[in-house]
Amino acid sequence: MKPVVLVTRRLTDAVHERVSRDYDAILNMEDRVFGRDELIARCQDVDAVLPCHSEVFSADVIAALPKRLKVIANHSVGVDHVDLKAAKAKGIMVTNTPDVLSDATAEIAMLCMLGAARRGSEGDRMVREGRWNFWSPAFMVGRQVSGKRMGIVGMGRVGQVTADRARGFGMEIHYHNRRRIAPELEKGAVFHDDLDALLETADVVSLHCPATPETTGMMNDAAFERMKPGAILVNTARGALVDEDALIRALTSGQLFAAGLDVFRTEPGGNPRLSALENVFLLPHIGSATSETRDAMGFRALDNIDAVFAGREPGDRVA
Ligand code: 8YV
Repeated sequence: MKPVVLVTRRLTDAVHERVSRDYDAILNMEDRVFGRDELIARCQDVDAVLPCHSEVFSADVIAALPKRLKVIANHSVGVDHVDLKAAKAKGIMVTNTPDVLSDATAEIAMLCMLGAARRGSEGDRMVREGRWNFWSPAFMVGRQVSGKRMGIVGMGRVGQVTADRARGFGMEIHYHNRRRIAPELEKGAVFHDDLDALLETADVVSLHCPATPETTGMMNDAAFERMKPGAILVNTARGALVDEDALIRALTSGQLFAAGLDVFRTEPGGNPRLSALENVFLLPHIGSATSETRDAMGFRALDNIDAVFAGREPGDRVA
């Protein structure tokens, strides 16, 4: 008898093929997120669950999971949707999918940076809506990022690849991280022990840290006041890192030139008050959304499940 694996969201054909070949797979082919009760109900007769960040495994959901469920093998690098302590206490393993989405997410960070700096959405809307009836050298003037300072908050895998891409624009890399990274990974980037020091020096601040109780709301009024006047904020990590009311204040006062955001406090949907501003470049949480990366994420989650049922330690265990 093959273990039963519940895949909560529609993944790629290649991932469906592999999970259906190797397991007794239950696939959700509707583009619908299971609510709390349905998630609990669907997990009752399964040995493993392969969810995305859209399924919330809070402590009460985990308490209601069956004894037979061995692993929550996430199709995401972020695991803030899972109460890791509760899972550990219940003896359920939790894994994620690091590395394989770093390139795709760094690409989106560059898109957000350039879209914000060069007024991408504003220009696109103007042309599409037939409002482009004027041109002058003073028209649609943005900020150049080439040669400026990139400030990376969270120098993990995605932060490091984003730094590499920014180096391609001749940007000088500064970063803040819980601890300094090895010199061969740092590649000359300037470490700031203190977040405020990074905020004061960077022309672009790009967020790449996980959402935790310590980082939630870290980009607040005080943080935006620290930033250089006319700086740019990029967020491809988690909406929870940013106090969106404070961001709106900084964008409307001119303290920030613009923001490029792929993630929001409320998802799906975003923040209508942010959407009403011109100086924002907005995307619907598509950092890892390339076919190559989606295949790789699904395979990586399945590698972790394979390890659990082969009695091995999964490579990407986080709890
Ligand atoms: C995904 C993400 O969009 O990996 C993460 O933490 O937020 C994204 O890559 C999502 O979780 C896909 O399942």
